[in-house]
Amino acid sequence: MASFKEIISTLPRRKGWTDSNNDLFLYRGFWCYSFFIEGVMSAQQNFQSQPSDIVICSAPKTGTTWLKSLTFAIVTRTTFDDSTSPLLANLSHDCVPFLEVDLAQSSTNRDPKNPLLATHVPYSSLPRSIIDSSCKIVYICRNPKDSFVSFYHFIARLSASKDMKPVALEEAFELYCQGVSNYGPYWDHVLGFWKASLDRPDKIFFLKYEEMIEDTVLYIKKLADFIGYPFSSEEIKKGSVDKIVSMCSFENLSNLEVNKSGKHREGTPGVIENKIYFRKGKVGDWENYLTPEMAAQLDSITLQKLNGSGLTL
Ligand code: PAP
Repeated sequence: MASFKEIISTLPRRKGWTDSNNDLFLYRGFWCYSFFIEGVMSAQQNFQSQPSDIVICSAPKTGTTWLKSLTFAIVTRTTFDDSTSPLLANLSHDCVPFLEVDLAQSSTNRDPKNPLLATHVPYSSLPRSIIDSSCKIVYICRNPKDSFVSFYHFIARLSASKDMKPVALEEAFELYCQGVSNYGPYWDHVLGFWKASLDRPDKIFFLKYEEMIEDTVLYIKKLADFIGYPFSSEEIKKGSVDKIVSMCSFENLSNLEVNKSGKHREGTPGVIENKIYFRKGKVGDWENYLTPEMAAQLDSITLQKLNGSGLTL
């Protein structure tokens, strides 16, 4: 049987978003770096979901770090509070295993007390057991203009820390519009989960970054209800929800020592400075980077792609 590497070498490829020779490959309709595709292939073969699992799904740069911290704080709130939470000493990515990296080889490499896992894999390529089991899926999406700008800055900051150069913003923008971004096309990613959430509203909870910024308390309560960890009226009176909102806020997390100076996956080639996951955490920052023409181009692609779906971004 061909190895994963051999299969990947036969896939269509495009240059990635930096000057290094790290190409993006088209696998099952989405673009991805080979390291992650190997993980996806392996997880598809090996990962066995449990009914108690809560799978946090997202395209990159849509609010993953925030959603992981909120969900982790919700499910661990009877063990930890806002002065003892592991989120105060660890990046949220280190509190929630990543399917295509940490769980690719085995499903058992997990803390049995932690039902959370996360992935960027599109709905149609999730391991079968996640689709078939009664586990819950939580999905977050974000306006594509902010998502692109966030992505570009992430790559630029990552490149600076790894002695690489990002492509120019205009070039990355063209690639993004063509769908050529890690786990892209972005619109297909969102639509896959959106349609599945309409078909299976009891299984998939669909969130928007902008709505969560607007009313975080409301969406945290909804999220807690959905994943089976509802807040009691006692807890609400005691201010439990507000404490989680404050603990997981951009201001709080980005100012923690671990998120200013710590490193994710230290000692591996995939090492990333934690601070790169925190930039501005705002809605509408695209206005500072995209020309009106670029914004109109992305808006028009979004309108066309989402046409008839009932979803707006
Ligand atoms: P990932 O997919 O690589 O994990 P992800 O967390 O989805 O990245 O995206 C990072 C974005 O979330 C950044 O947005 P920006 O570039 O527009 O600023 C980051 O600042 C933002 N972010 C991180 N933590 C929070 C938070 N606690 N609240 C709101 N936004 C946040």
